[in-house]
Amino acid sequence: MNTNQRVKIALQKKGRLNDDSLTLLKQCGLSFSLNASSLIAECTNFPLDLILIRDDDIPSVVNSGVADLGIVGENVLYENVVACFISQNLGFCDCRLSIAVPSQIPYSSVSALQGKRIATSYPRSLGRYLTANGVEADIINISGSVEVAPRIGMADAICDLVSSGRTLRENNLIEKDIVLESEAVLIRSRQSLSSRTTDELIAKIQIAQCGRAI
Ligand code: PRT
Ligand code: ZN
Repeated sequence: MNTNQRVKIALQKKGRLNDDSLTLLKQCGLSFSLNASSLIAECTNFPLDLILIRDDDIPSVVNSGVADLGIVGENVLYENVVACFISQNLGFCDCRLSIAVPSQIPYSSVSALQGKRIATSYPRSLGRYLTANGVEADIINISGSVEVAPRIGMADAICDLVSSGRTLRENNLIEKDIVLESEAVLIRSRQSLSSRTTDELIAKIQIAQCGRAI
């Protein structure tokens, strides 16, 4: 890679990761101006461009080398199974991918799901977990409002992200098994490994991250 090239970092355009990702870059002393419709923003005091996209697209954009770095939840990385290096855990957007069932359903272990229907937006992560536990179940892939699936008769159980647990409680669901613990991570493409500018930015992020932890 040309060491004079501008570094590109892929960030979530809108959503839970967006605010903390931008705050972290600002804590690195980086300046950029963004408006609601910005898809690319240039940093004015470092050779850096921000690429603003959906979080689900961040692993492939980094894996392909289109972006050198990205900030994404481990849950998205694990589901997409792409080969990026995790450069650093960032300590925000903590959550867990959990299996939950309606409160009246008996459940002593994951084997209770044998032959059952489980609704999720994370079919591959759930599939790997079930296989590892020797459970065969019917995975129903839905893209949102997963918690409502048992109430409308679509599924016997769900597997979704949980942070406070409020959404599960509101839908009379009990969290039973954790498939994955997740937080935001800084990922790096293989193609950027010889870039000194990328190394410099990672060092800035590490220093800012230490400051946040204190
Ligand atoms: O549009 P785009 O595809 O970019 O965004 P998105 O809608 O896919 O993602 P977004 O912004 O909702 O979440 C981005 C990332 O934040 C996720 O991939 C996780 O890494 C992380 N994160 C942390 C969460 C949560 N906490 C979370 N609680 N993502 C989603 N939730 C949802 C969950 O799906 C459930 O519906 O919040 C609800 C549960 O929250 P509690 O607090 O009631 O338990
Ligand atoms: Zn998404």
